[in-house]
Amino acid sequence: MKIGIVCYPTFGGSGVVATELGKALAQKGHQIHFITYAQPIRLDFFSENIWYHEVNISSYPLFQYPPYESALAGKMVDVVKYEKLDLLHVHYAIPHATSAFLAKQILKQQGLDIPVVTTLHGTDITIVGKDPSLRPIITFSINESDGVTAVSNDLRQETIDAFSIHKPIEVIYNFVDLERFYKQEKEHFKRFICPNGEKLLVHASNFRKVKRIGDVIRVFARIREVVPSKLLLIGDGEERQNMELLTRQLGIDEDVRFIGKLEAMEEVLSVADLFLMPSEKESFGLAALEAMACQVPVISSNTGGLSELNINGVTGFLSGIGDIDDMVKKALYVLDEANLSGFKQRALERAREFDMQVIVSQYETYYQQVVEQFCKNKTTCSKV
Ligand code: GMT
Repeated sequence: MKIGIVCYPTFGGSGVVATELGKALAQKGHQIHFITYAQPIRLDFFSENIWYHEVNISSYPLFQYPPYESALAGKMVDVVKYEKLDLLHVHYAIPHATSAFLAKQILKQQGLDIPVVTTLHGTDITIVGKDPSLRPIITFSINESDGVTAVSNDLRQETIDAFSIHKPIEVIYNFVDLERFYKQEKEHFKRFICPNGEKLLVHASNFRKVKRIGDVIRVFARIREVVPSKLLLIGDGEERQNMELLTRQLGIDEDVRFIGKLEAMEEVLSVADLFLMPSEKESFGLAALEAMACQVPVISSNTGGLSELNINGVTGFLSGIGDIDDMVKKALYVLDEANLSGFKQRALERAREFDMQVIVSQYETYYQQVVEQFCKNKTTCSKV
């Protein structure tokens, strides 16, 4: 199939999922055309089956807000038409599904049509989607998509509860590349961070408020009083400076290291003992899955789709949002030498259920269904 993939290229889990999906589909022989405003971060190599089309917006003094939606729709029209795409898959409802609708209308006027699949990732529904000025357009754009997927049952239900959606929503979970994310022998690295055999706790995110990084730091501060340990924080974003201040105020800055954005996450995860994800909202928790693939148990909040990934008492534990006492208690239980190796093993076993090969096949099957349905009443339609 010839598939156009639209995503946020630089920031957040939705872009990572979209890029990894495109790469995996290309390996299976599909022709993948990424349409974004910048080269996706995990797309830094040549592949005969991958193309990248940059969306450019001309600057003009009138444009206080450059019309990205329109430029994106224009680029979609161009790529669909000249690359003869079979399907557009847009990740994150706003504004991608809206631009896809516009592109479809323009193409129809030119005697062309294309099915659009929209994948809902989380904050497009749970946070941005709650903005009253965006609500009608999100509802409309989802309903106009030919296929809709959500990354967890919880996100699917939240979408149904919060919007008037009359399209069926298919759940296709996030996935992990088990060939890339596995426990590597990085003992020298562990000795460098934890010279006295301390336990290593890790958190990774884009440092937005929704991630509750203050809870990560407070939980760590309490664990450290009982078990010698270190904390590594991967990522960067609006909360970084406040969080650095917090570690200084708590007097634990010597044991906390902010390592910024890191491409080779698997190297750090390979030496970690526990992953913390106390988010306010989390539709799936891709970073937690990547940690589990590296045999790292997870202490998370029980919000959103996290309970569909992290099995309470098996791969880690789930606590109420902001329940630091409970998280500390459970983290200490997992870190106990008598329990740790069992949790690590079970975290890996659970991660295997989200193997990239399995989930990518689910997307392929879904594409087939959407195209077949779309083609039913059309005289000309590309073969899948
Ligand atoms: O929070 C992020 O990491 C970014 C955000 C996004 O929308 O790009 O991630 C969402 O999508 C990921 C991929 O599907 C999910 O694994 C995350 O749980 C989800 N984040 C939230 O719901 C807060």
